[in-house]
Amino acid sequence: MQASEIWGERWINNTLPMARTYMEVACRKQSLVCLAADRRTMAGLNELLDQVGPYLAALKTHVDLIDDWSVESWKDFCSKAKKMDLLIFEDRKFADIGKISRDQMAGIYDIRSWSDLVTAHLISGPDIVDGLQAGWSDVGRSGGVLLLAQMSSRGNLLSPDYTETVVKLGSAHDGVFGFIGNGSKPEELKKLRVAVGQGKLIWTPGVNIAVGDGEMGQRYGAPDEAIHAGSDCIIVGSGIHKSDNPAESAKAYAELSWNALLEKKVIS
Ligand code: S5P
Repeated sequence: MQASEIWGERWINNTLPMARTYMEVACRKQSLVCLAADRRTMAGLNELLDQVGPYLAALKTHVDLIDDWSVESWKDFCSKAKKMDLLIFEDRKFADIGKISRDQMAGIYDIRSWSDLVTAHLISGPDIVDGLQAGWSDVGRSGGVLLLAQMSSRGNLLSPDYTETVVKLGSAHDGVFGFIGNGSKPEELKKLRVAVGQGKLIWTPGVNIAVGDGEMGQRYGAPDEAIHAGSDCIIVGSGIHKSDNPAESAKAYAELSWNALLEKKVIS
């Protein structure tokens, strides 16, 4: 089946090239899993990617938490991810004014040169999206911004009013790929999907087959429930990288997510 048939309304309404690319990759890999690759050494990251790459649609990084990061080792890691047909998503959670965010896409990590997606808070106003898009343009590349509309952590300050404003401003911007929603609370996610409509994607952290509380205020909901509530991609970290058998776990998340998508007769 073609990506357009599988994604239905979502395909028709998401014309941003990067959004279509994601939907196609998800179909090729039969997985709606984005790995949160939160390991702190290059060896640990490479080992993980080798084990689970075939079961992923995207790779989410925190480039600034790696102890032995180097330009060369990162280049090799990213080219391996590309060979595995993955979108590379730097979860930098930019939040500064547009101009500084543009400059922060450069610097030592040079995020603009290898990322397909980045996260941003909209707290400083919508110019941050232009700043990040300018960052990619500066090196002749394009990418998509995921705005944090909700968070999975206990006690976060993203109130329903704030979420509504982020969705309103973000929906109107071509540079916005989609929104981060709270995967741990399907009822919140359903509301987010209603507000977003079909025009943008929603990606959700805070999912784990073992639902409940995680470390330091993290909360987890069931991956298939998140997809039924309107998520287009489950972001899974510890559920995979802390598992005794990461490959088996990644495969299980991939199957759960893909089947949940196929089960949705009308994508909602
Ligand atoms: O609200 C959020 C937003 C994000 S992007 N809550 C999150 O947990 N995340 C990220 O998702 C977080 O930075 C981490 O990399 C991942 C969740 O990892 P896990 O180990 O809890 O599955």
